[in-house]
Amino acid sequence: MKNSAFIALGSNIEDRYTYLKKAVLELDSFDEIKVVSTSSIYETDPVGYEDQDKFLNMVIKVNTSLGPFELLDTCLDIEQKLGRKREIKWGPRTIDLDILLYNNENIETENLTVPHPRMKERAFVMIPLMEIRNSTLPVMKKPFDPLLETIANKEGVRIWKQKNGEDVFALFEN
Ligand code: A4P
Ligand code: MG
Repeated sequence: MKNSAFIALGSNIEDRYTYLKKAVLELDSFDEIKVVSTSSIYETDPVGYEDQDKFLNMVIKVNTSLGPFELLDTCLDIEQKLGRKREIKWGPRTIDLDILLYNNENIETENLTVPHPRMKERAFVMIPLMEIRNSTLPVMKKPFDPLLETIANKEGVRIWKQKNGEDVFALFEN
C-alpha cells in the first residue's frame, strides 16, 4: 500500500468514544486500508458553532492503495453508516472524518481539498497530528514545533484518553 494519509476524526454525540472506535475499526476492515498510527483521544471545546457539546477528536495515519477520491468516498460511507446527519453547518455530529493530508499532494476540487483548508488554525487537529507525526521521529528531549506556537485555543484541547505504546488498537481495549 504505497500511499499514506492522515485522517481527523471528531464526534460530539454520545457515545462519542464508541463512534471513534467504530470508525477506526471500519476503516481498517477494508483490505485497501491499514491503520498504522493513532493519536491519543482529546476532549475539545467546540469551534465555529459554539452552542454544542464538547468533542472527542483524534488523528490517525493510514496506509492505503486507494486514491484520494476513493478514500473520501469510503470516509463518507462510514459517516453515513454511523448515522451522520447534516443539519447545522459545523453542528453536532456522530462522526466526522476529514482527510488532512494525502501523500504530499495538493488537491483542489469541488468535493475534495487536501491539505484540509482549515487544519492549520485548529488546535483540535494540529495537536493530535503533531503527536503522531512526532512519534515517528526519534525522541527529542525538547519537542520543538514552531507552528504549534502560533495556534490559538490550545487550552480548549485536553487529553481524554492517553495513548501508550505502539499498538494502534490499544486505545480501544478496555
Ligand atoms: N471535503 C472537501 N475536502 C475534504 C477533505 N479534505 N476531507 C468535502 C473530507 N471532506 C472534504 O463535509 C462536507 C464536504 O466536504 C464533504 O462532502 C466532502 O466532499 P461535511 O463533513 O459534510 O461538513 P463538515 O464536517 O460540517 O464540514 P467540514 O469542512 O469537515 O467542517 P470542519 O471544518 O471539519 O468543522 N470543534 C471541535 N472542537 N472539534 C471538531 O471536530 N468540527 C467542526 C467541523 C467544527 N467544530 C469543531 C469540530
Ligand atoms: Mg467533514
